[in-house]
Amino acid sequence: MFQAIAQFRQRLQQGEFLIGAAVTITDPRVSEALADSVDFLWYDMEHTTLSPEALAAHLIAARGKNKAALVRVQSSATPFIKSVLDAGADGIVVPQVTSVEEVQSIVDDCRYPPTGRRGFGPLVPTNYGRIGDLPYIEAADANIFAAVMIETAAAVEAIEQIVAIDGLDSIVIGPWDLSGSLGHLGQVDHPSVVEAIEHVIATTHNAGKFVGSGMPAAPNFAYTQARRGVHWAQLGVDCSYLTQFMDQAVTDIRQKLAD
Ligand code: 3PY
Ligand code: MG
Repeated sequence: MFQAIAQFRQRLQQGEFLIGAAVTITDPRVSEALADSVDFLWYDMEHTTLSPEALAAHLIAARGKNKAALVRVQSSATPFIKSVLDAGADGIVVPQVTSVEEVQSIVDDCRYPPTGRRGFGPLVPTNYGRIGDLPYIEAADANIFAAVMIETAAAVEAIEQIVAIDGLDSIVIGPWDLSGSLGHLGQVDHPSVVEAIEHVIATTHNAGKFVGSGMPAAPNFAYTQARRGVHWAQLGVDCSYLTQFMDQAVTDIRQKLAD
């Protein structure tokens, strides 16, 4: 129980830069196939139509590979967080947060009373009831990874208070939405976007919390973010791994035949 996320956390603490794949395709073989390539799997419920059933199958595959499984939920609403944790996710990533109160509510949804207010019904993560309530509660509260995305101007404004929240494990920078919120959608290298990213990273480091980053399948951008102090990165999504390789392969073959 929770070995994969404990290992994920420990490797971050040791200063390793961890790289994960985002899964959007429903077939659980996508998780199984990608798991050995990466340090963690990230399931995207925000920008996809991934169903709860598809997610449940992916989480079983991730467990089979002992790979940390984080789910980017649709929003900070309690039902999205509760159902995903009870399906066996190791942690959640909540997009588009805008205030300290919202982040506090997310953290409360990840921890059982008296610390938080997570509702009790962990059938899957207790190995279908075989793990006792008390050992599970203790392990869950110690291990569930709670992360929020900093990708709005409002969240950047409130970053100092957000990262001071007890029980929040990490922030995750969303460079694209952040660039939009700052009035420069898509210009992630715009000076005011870079300034905001660097400010968020420095403030989060000072608070002793982890910094993640979302991004497309762009290794150079991952490198840039790592150099800025990001600890872990969601590097693109499964569909891009298919299209980027195939577009390149077909172009290369046609080019060689034309030479
Ligand atoms: C963003 O850049 O907005 C993201 O959410 C990346 O995951
Ligand atoms: Mg985003």
